[in-house]
Amino acid sequence: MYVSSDLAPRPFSLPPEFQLGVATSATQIEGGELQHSWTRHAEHGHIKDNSTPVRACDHWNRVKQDTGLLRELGVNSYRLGIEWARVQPERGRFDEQALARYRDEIQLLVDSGILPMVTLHHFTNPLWFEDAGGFTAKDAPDTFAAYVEAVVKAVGDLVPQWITINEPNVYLVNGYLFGIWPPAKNSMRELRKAARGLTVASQLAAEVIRSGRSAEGFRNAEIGVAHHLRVFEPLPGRLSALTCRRVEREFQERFVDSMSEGMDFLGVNYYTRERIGFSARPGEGFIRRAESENGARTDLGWEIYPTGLSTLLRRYAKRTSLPVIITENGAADAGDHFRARFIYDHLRELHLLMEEGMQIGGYFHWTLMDNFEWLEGESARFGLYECNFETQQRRIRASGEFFQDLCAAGGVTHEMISRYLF
Ligand code: IFM
Repeated sequence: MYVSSDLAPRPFSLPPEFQLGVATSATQIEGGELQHSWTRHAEHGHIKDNSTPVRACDHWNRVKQDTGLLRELGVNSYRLGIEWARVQPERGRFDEQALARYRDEIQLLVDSGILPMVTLHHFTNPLWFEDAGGFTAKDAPDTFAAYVEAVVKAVGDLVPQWITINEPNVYLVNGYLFGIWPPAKNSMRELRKAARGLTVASQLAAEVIRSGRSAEGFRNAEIGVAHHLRVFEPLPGRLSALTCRRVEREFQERFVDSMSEGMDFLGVNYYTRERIGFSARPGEGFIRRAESENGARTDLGWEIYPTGLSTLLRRYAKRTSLPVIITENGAADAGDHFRARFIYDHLRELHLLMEEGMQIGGYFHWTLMDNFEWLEGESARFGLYECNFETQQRRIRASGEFFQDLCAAGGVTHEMISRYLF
């Protein structure tokens, strides 16, 4: 059970222009028989509960209903993903119907007074791209840019904010180093190659969006990368300090540095802290990961560490000189025991930073409803709404009601504190 270190929550207000929203990704909610890397990974038996993205939340057929949930929450912004394999099922062939259908979805958001933030790449590749080498292929950036061009042409005039790539580090490390995600490789050489391809792809995507800005595109659309950033803390000792520094550099700093140029904001997906020490075993890359003494953990065992958000933002906002948007933050909490408090604690960190003068544009909670959580399948429950995958019924959780009140009040009130946080 999570008990926050702060025993006395206090009310606070968020600035009127602050974006309060939720984030989802296409593969995790849409469902459908699509030829992409994660459907194949699931078919190969890699998902813990044997679920697949084919079912997920069947969002593709329930867009109106799910937009209704967003309206019910009262969010002013929504981060959604586009499924590349749906838009471009084969090299050189774009599915105009799929693009038109995304346009309808985004138009519905706009008509509902909800600002869409669109993610162009969120871990999943069409098989024709994956099997041609993914982002290690020479022509990968141009191929990706052609897809982006088709999307911008179809919906660009409706989209004020874009994410080119979601969590480049997680995608690359899990797929190319640990080999647990597609394309299941264990090669530092391949990782570096894919990282270069992804970085150029992100830059080209930004150029495409920008060129659309002045023509049919949305004027002054903002562009960012959603980086997965963790707090890395060293175990005692000089070697551990050096190891920890190296891990932070390789896992995140390098990506933030190489992908921030030409971006309008720094997207931060924040979940947890890691403690890193030196290990004498070369097989583990001389790295030891240790649990912290703090007992607060999510259902997936991730430490809950809200103050880490401030530590991170202080460091990375300064490093990039970009305004920040929290593009994800959330917790697996099937029993909904601590999610409301988790949200409160993280938002309060943001509030304190904004009082100090840091430019923070918004907070997108991960996520709207329980969904297909990659290797965890349907077992990890991150939703403000509970999703029954069998019946596809959605039911708001108490933490969802807290978020609803948060959106309505533009902050946290005394009444909300006594109702949800004790
Ligand atoms: O579900 C994921 C999301 O796709 C990327 N960021 C972390 C989330 C929780 O694991």
